[in-house]
Amino acid sequence: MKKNKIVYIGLSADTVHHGHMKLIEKARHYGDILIGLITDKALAEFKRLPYLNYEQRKKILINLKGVKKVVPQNQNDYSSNIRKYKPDFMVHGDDWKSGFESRYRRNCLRELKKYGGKLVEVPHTKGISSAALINHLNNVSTTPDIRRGLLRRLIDSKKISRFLETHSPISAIIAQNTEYSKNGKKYGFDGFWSSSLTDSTAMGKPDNESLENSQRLLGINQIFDVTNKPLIFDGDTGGQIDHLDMKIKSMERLGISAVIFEDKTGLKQNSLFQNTSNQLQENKNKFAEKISICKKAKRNDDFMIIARIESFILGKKTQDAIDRANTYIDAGADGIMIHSKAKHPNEIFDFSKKFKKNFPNTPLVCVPSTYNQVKESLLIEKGFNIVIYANHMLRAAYPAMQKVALKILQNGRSKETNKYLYPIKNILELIPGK
Ligand code: SPV
Ligand code: MG
Repeated sequence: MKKNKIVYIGLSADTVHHGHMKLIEKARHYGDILIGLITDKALAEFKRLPYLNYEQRKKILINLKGVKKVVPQNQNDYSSNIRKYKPDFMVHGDDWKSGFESRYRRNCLRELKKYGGKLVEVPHTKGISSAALINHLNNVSTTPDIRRGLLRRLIDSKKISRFLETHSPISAIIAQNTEYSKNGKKYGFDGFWSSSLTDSTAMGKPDNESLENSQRLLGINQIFDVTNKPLIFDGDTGGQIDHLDMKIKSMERLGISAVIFEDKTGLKQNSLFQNTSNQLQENKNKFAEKISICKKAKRNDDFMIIARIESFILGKKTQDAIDRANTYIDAGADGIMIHSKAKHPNEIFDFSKKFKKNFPNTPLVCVPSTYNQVKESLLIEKGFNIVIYANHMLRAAYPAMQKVALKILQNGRSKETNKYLYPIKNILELIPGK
């Protein structure tokens, strides 16, 4: 009876543990095991980017006793694969009878019923889960190589990757840990944006490249001490051409995933100033030369050089931005950031439409600070791959601190600040120590 029966198990198998073995042992009794391995895209969309990619996970599973074949499962819902492969049995833990997954169970039962397939449910193994193991791993640090490579993997796996500004280890911890679940899908930030504006502001300096690059990298090193998500670095104009080679190597060595250089020249000013009459855009061929120098300097394929186009900031039209994008990509840019300080996203959408026609696979980045009514779902539709929330953590912290400082002065004591403060007990417990 055992020989030719097919038994389906759907797995993500990012971390393989004894709970999975229990399922596989049970399944072996019913026949040849066919594993539906959830793809990187499906996992990244619904949970998180897996530590091991599809091929690595497949390699582990195919070597397990009883597993005859591993096929991709493109969705969290198993039922489309049940329809496709018509297994004699499907084996699943019994923990999907309630909660969000119960709809997948219903869909599978419906499919199995159509041709007489059977569902076998195995008691859920308590005290272990992939999520628990991943949380444990998250508390252990990563390596520069692993962290650096995460951005490219995110771009390949997710419709849009979400980066949040962090200017300190504590703001990065918030960006790393803040999560929200809805309809069985987990939402979190995919990584960090190291902003020149907020790094400079946090140091009490203007955003004009007066804060040294090496000092910003020291700050990132501190952020990297306590986090493991990827980081995109705001490299401003790149500064002196002769320093670029060394800067790129320092960034790669730290484990930064990408640097974005903007095509401005002269004393750099922040792009969001209302009046940009004293800001100058670099000659496009000169900027392209910077890009190709960076490209030659980098040692790792997964490190990305992204060219930031400031045409809209300086009142120029889409055609200028498109011409520049062509030149920068010819010079070796791995991606393009199109910036805008308009209240509406029309100009960046005009750009993305034309840009994606020529370069459908080149990552495109936007920074919706002024047109912040736009939702990520629309950015996906318009072809954007990365959205950067560029300054929000520092802008949130500043008024909160200012209010508390003022309250103490107004009252001659601090009691009135209680309601604005994180309790002492919580702050003591926030960073556990030994
Ligand atoms: C930054 O965050 O420093 C940026 C984006 O470069 S912007 O402030 O919009 O120029
Ligand atoms: Mg900046």
